[in-house]
Amino acid sequence: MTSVRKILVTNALPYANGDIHLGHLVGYIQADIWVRYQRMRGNQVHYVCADDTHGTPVMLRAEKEGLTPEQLIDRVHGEHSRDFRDFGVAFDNYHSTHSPENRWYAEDIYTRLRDGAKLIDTRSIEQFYDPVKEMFLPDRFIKGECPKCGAADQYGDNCEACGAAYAPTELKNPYSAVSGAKPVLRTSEHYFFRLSDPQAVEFLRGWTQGSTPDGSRRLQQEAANKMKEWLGEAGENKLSDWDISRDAPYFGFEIPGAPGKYFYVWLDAPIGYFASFKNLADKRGDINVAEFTEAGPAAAAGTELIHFIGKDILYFHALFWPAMLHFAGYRAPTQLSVNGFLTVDGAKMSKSRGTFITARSYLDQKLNPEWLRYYFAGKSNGTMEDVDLNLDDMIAKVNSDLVGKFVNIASRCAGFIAKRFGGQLAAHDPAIGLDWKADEVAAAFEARDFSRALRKIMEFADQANGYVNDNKPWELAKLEGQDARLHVVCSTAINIFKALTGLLKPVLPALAAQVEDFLAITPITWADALAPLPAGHAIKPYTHLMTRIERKQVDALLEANRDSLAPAADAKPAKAAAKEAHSEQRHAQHQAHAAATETAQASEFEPFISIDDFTKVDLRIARIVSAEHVEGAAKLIKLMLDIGEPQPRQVFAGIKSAYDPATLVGRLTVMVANLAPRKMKFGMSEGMVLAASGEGNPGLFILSPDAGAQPGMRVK
Ligand code: B3M
Ligand code: ZN
Repeated sequence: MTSVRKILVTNALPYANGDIHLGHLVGYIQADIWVRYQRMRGNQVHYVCADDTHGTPVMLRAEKEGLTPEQLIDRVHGEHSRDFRDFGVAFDNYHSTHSPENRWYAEDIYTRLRDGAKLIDTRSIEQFYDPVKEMFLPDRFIKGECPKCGAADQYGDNCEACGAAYAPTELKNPYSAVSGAKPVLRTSEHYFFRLSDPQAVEFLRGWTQGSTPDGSRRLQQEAANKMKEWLGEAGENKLSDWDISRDAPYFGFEIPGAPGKYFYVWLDAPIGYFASFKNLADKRGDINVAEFTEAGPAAAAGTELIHFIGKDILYFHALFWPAMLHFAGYRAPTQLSVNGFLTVDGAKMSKSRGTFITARSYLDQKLNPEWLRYYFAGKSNGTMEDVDLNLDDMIAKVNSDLVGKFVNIASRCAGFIAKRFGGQLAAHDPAIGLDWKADEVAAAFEARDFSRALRKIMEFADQANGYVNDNKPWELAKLEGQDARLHVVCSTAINIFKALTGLLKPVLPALAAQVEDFLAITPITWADALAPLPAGHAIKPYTHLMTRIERKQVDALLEANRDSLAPAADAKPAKAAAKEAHSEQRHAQHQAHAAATETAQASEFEPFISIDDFTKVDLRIARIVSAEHVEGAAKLIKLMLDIGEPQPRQVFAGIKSAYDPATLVGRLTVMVANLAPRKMKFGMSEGMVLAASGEGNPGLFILSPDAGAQPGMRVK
């Protein structure tokens, strides 16, 4: 006897500071397929998610948009909810980490860790502080020169040029990416979760290598191996304590008993799973929350907690989160399902090539979301491997499998049932049984090897098409005395079509719903998917179920996502690009399209920008106070520019190939005065001068205003 499984399934909570794109959708579609499959089996599944709303990026983005953080996260919550809904990702609840439930759980877990498990410590740390913006800077908001290789403009946590990881305090010539100011070191008291405690390490060794009640691995093999590496051998201790506090100003929850200190966004983000679930339970009234969340009741009820996440957040979900839960007396997760990244046509998603595709643009271009669900399913095998979206392959697969093999069965046979047999089916042809190996498909769905499931299903579809081709209803229809045969063949084909629909239903829920309506049947379950419909059952007239994808639709999608202003460098994997582009070259390119190669891009600009876009650029008349060569720089001239400010601005301009510095001194030109300051190998660059560029030599021409213009005048 198989009992009903009770499972709480979650997806990673997307950040509330950006759009959902196809890279996100891989993991959401995988989880949704698995949930739908479990429900078709009769299992009880609660499927929840939420927006991840806290932290510095949300705070700064809201400020930039002139909104409060609450206004920003409200808007994004609406956008994200609609995107998921329209891709058929059917959460039972889509909540927010900025919610009373989440505050309650975060405080509860924290105080249990502090007072019960005694795993919270405080200690003073030195951290970079932006004296202009008056805030401590997260690593990603500090830039400077790599302490290992000297590459300029590297983030505070690791170097994209040489791959080194380091503390932001090790950067040379650091600057704040928020204000450009030079950060200062300040001491502040931080709260730590003592992950290095031997009990915690011991617990995690067991948990990460453990299995689920049905004997599958808790973590996929690759993930379990990674954890072994991170945790080290028994007796070793490689874990550091985890800094869980941030100082004001911060958008988040204040830590109980610690005024001015906030929970770090990653502390309350996974807690958002429980918050969303509790919120659902309060709305529904028939869910026992403790059975899923608290250690004792969960064990007694045999419930499961399964998180679908991307491989970039494994560390948080396989170390911090289970340890927090366990030592606070909550239940640790039953299983993690970790997916790889998305590449498009074999490369990282790229704004300049239009492959950084948002969920909304896909829908706006009227592409069918189930095409993508089918394609992603076919590429998902339950491992952490990256998934490649090859656009030509997607077109070929969808057109040949879904339209050619699947929908085609119904479209070739349904018309005869309507026209010749009053919409009623005959008995199924005993010559072709529906004794397919659905168990193999089930096992593949269970293991999240959707690729294997679809391959099996398409084998059945091939058999089905063989039956139709052998029996040729379109010929039977023309022959005298073959009505009964025609009726049986078409009815059998419809039953086969229904069976295929049932097996594909976790992947194609909207199509399946259309088919259920067309066949006038109740929702197909796994148990009745293969059962033929009884003789005499009446179906509705066939209406078109799915169209083919055209290449031009995909091209329009790429066009809609192409950002002509994105650096062309993102066409290459980030690391390789960064290695090639020395800061000087990069800056020189940045400077007024100095490099001739850039002219090729001129045609890629947006056809129109708004006047608001234009007025964001603060253009000023500048007098060149001094101009000099820069030692060690092949393309740069250092300019000091007077724009009516107390101090002249220092700008490194990539114009050495065209100008002798001596001829520039005293000239008036035009500069962009509000370009974020950039730290270069040679010093800070505080703006950019405008120049026209073209083929030939010198090929570069800086602008001059008419006589009478004064330094500091606005150009618009
Ligand atoms: N927001 C990062 C991400 O979207 C983070 C996940 C939180 S899951 C609790 O990948
Ligand atoms: Zn480096």
